Amino acid sequence: GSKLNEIKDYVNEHVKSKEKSDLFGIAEDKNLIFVSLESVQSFVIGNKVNGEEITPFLNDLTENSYYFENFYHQVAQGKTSDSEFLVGNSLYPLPGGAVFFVRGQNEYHAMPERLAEQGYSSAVFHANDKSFWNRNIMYDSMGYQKFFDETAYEITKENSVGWGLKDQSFFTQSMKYLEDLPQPFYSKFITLTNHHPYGLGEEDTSIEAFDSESETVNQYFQTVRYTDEAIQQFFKQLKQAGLYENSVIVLMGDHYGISEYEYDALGQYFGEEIDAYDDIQLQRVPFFIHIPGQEGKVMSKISGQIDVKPTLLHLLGVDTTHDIGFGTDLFTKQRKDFIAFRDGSFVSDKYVYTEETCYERGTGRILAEDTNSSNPSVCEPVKDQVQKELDYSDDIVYGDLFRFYDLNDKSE
Ligand code: GP9
Ligand code: MN
Repeated sequence: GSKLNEIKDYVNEHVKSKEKSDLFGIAEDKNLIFVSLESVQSFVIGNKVNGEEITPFLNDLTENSYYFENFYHQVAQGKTSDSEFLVGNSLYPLPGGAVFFVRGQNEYHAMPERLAEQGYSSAVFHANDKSFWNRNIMYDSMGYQKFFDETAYEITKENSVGWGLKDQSFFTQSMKYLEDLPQPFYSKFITLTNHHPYGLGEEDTSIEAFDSESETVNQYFQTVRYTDEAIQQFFKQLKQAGLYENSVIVLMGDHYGISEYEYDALGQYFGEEIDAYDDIQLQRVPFFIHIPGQEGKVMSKISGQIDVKPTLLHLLGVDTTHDIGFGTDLFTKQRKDFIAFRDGSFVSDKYVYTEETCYERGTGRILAEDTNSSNPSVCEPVKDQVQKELDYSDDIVYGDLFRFYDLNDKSE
């Protein structure tokens, strides 16, 4: 339809990079192992609590991976499922409800489908009820071939806590399934232990809690450390299974773990009050691309979950010229210079816009407020483009527009 053509023109002009990155195809035919780190935020990386490192393994990993230090989550009400949607499709989540529920049976051109065309098998590993977030339905729509849900695991009183199976047992029990997947594979692991309210038994705690009036904040550091240890163990198991060398391992925080209701206590940890500008900066989550044998680099330019699909597909050598989405390959130089949030807030290279206030990025200095009409905001042009993109994405999702778009018909 004409709407789709309009969107395609926009994407070609404003979103897609015109050049290929030097890393295009560098991991061709390698397995892709993607790990979603439940509720892990960037502020724990390289930081300490009570004088101890919070994430020693991930800290080391920043030295031999591509580590994106200004990478933002962009989820809305669908939380983990929204992050899966963003990563899988390079489309935005919806303004209301979880897209996994609201549009679970749309036509998508998601990562697993794009990779299946290259001979990849695909599987998701997550030890929860398969219908949680409507995953069983949506995973079919997105083309995942297998879903190892909680029924694939032996779950006992001893190996579970909080939301269910502890991550360390989750990875251990997953290995036999992973080893059986036809290679090359695209596998997605969704961790669970570092989930609100962050309760962990004595036996799994290796650092002291923080000391504030918020139990949530206090314990968060301990469960994040538990996740760090689970990832360390997983890397070991991948090596033992002979899968490490031939894989690209990607780690990503799905969304924030500490909500604004806990900002008084979190402010105590930082030693300063958290304002609206800081709140946006706190939406950064870790994003690692670890390619064994490659040195890696700390990447500082702003980036977000919307960018994951084109970035990973390009590393694996998949051409995305005809894909419609709103992210850019993070290894190209020419890139869209803003990250949009679902409520219309954004971060750009120069500005942060939230709660109708335009800030200078880096300093947090207020440049303009929407209520002050005598001072038109420098954020205005980006604000409009953000809104346009969110609307286009909604057009695609609500209209199920990919029904009318054949990716392989190059005449389009
Ligand atoms: C549940 C897990 C957590 O299966 O993905 O979901 P969340 O509450 O973070 O969206
Ligand atoms: Mn989550």
